[in-house]
Formats: sequence, structure tokens, C-alpha cells
Amino acid sequence: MKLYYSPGACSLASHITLEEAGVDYTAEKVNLRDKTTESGASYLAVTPRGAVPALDLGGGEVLTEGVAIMQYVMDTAKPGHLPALGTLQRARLVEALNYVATEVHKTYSPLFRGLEGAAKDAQLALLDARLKVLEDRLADGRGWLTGADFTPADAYLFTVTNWSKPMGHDLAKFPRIEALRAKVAARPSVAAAMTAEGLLK
Ligand SMILES: N[C@@H](CCC(=O)N[C@@H](CS)C(=O)NCC(=O)O)C(=O)O
Repeated sequence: MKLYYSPGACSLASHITLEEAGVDYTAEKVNLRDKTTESGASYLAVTPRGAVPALDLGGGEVLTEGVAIMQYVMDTAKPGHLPALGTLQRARLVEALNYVATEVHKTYSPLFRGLEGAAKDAQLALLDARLKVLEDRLADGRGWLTGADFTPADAYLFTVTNWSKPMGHDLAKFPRIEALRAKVAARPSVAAAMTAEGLLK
């Protein structure tokens, strides 16, 4: 399978998940501005939405949406590693993934479009409110976002909160998220994915 990614973008969470799963895969960089891939192909021919991540499964199947990709990779490569479908714990995982996708990731997005002044302040305040929900959830001493085990939700939260610094957002007010980020960063899968994306030397 082949992952289409952009360095440091939300596709990093899928990249980390592929490393965690230990599957054979290749990765191809995408230029999100002109929608071409590193090999010069049209990315819009891979996925008409033109967003990363996309996972080419072969046989004409291209899976998009990080939340779907991460669960598919783990469920197929490491069956039984994620909580079973139909259990409350699986619903908790989907809850966390969807929260990061729709409430956190997409709250960072406008900041990349160069917001300034009061509009930027309002967006940063909204981001704080979204992250506080997770900070409070971590207050029960759980090891990871959904409980005792690392899951793709942790990789996803790590990936999007990497954007705080470049966007001028202060994460220091969320010490439990900072501690979680440090634990995620220490995983070999994260070093491997970030090195492959040229984010670590
Ligand atoms: N709904 C998609 C959104 C992915 C997304 O927002 N990707 C961004 C990078 S983090 C992107 O490719 N942006 C370029 C664009 O939308 O044209 C998912 O959750 O996977």
C-alpha cells in the first residue's frame, strides 16, 4: 500500500499508524498547492478531494479520511489490537478520533489561512476551549487519550498539536496534553514517520 502525505500535515497520524502496525508500505509526498505528487502525477487523479492522507490499497482502491485509514490499517494489520467493533471502548476510540478530526483539527485550519487580530484571537480562544475538553478528560490519570493503551487517537492529537507553535498558540496551559505529547513523541513509530517526512534529522 502507498500513503500519500504532506510533511507534518494531518497525514502524519496515518504515517505513525502505519509504522505502529508494522506493515509494508511506501509513502509519496504531495504538493498540496499544485496537487501534484513527488513523482509528477496528478494528485487529483488519486483523490478528487485533493487532501492528504490517502492510502492506495492497490486494485484500484484508494481510502481517504484519516479516521478511516487509521482504523483500517490497525484492524487489518493488527487484528484485535484496537478494541472490538460493537464495544463501548471502540465507540470511545471513534469518539476521540472524531473529536480530534472535527473539533480540534478543523479549529486549527483557519489559522493556516493567515487570520490576524481579533479574528485570530477568537480562533485561538475556540481552540483553547476544544483542547480543554481533552485536558479535563486526562485528569483521571489515564495513560492515553482513550484509556490505558496508546491508540491512533493519540497519534492524531500529537499531530495536530504540533501546529500550535507555528500558529502562535500556547500549549503550556494544557500540561496533561503536553505530557501526553512527550509520551507520543518518544515512540519509535513517531521518530520513524517524522524522519521519513523530513521533520527530524
Ligand atoms: N477530512 C479529511 C481532511 C484532511 C485535511 O484537512 N487535509 C489537509 C492537510 S492537514 C489538506 O490536505 N489540505 C489541503 C486541501 O484541503 O486542499 C481527513 O480528515 O482526512
